[in-house]
Amino acid sequence: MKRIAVIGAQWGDEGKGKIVNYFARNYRWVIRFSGGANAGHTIYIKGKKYVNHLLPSIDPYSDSRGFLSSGMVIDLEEMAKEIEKMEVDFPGIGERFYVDPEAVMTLPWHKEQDMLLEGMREKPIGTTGKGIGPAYTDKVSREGLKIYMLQDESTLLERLKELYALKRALFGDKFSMDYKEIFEYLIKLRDRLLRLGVNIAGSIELMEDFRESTLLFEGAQGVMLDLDFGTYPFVTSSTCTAHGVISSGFSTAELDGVFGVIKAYTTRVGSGVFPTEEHAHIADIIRERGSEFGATTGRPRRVGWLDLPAIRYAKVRSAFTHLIITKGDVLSGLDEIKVCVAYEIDGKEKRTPFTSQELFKAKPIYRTMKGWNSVKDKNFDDYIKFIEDEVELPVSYVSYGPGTDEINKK
Ligand code: 2SA
Ligand code: MG
Repeated sequence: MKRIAVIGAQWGDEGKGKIVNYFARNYRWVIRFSGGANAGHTIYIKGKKYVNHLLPSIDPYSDSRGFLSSGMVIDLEEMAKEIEKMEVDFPGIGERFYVDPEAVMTLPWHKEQDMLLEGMREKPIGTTGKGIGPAYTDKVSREGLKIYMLQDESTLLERLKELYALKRALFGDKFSMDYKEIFEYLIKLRDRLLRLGVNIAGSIELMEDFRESTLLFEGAQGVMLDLDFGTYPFVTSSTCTAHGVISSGFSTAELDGVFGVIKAYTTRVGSGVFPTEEHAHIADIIRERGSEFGATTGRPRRVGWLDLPAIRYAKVRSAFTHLIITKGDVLSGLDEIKVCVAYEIDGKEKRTPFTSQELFKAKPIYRTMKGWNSVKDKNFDDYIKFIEDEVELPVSYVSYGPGTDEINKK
């Protein structure tokens, strides 16, 4: 398939980073189309762990390139740090990253605003504190700063001054950097990134290359955290479905396949509804075994059983053509495994919710399945077959460990 998208089918942390990294050897471009430094894409390359928050999960051993598209919110400091970390093992890797001049930036005041708002909310969302919501808010209200603005220093300074006055009027003196400090901070980071070889080039400039190339769109977070279709307001501020490729200058019509990644169980980090959340000790066991701690914030993730109604909902919302299942190995050794097959909503049984609102009222209806001792057991195959039948999609890859190559094509 020439163009594919890899999308989280749950609440994020399904193992997309690893899957993208595995596929990346066969794709020229890995394109992040949404979100920013809130993501936590953990990959193991030759036994070494790398956690990227902002950078596309390219394969350093192939000649794949990463494109940070206009749909993202870009944290220059995070970008420089991540590239510098990879530079140690892969000198010159910075040259393989391209950032769209149309993308807006997350600025230091966005992170501060994120934390301030969280502190003021009666029901905090549990954001990552990376300034995602405020940066997208400013983009939509037309107070964002785009990457291309780094090219003209006097206009940048003028614009920052104007925005700073606005911010002060709204938030008082809550910010640690004034506009001149932010200006210097941005210029320094710009130069640092240029020294690392990062390219500033947009989707029109690269169009010819894109047209002839294989493209892999790397989703961030998951469908249930999507701004439009997730469990609002406990969502992130970007499009997590495959349709997010549009804000990046691409068309969904160009996609040959949309892979929904599901974990063999469910996790959620941050607040908000989670129908199959498990509170018994078994959740702690799964959390420890599966290293279910936020890759960006270190927060323990909430743990629960596989939620098929939510996955059916995600399938429709993001037009999945295939599923990929990860972390079945984490459940090895359990006698029994529960799977939510339908919800009870207002006394009625429902297999696929019509709206995200229905999740707030949903009581899970479980089916208990036999556990497996290893992912080579027949019982695990039965589990996968059951998911395929229930979701009506093929499971085309099964990942059974964190390493890039610990994966089987079915
Ligand atoms: P934000 O920061 O505004 O995007 O937060 C809004 C909600 O979105 C959730 N969110 C995530 N959920 C799962 N994984 C994410 N990435 C990191 C990881 C998270 C971490 O891989 O572990 O380290 O805590 C991610 N990013 C955002 C977030 O928890 C809020 O519920
Ligand atoms: Mg993650």
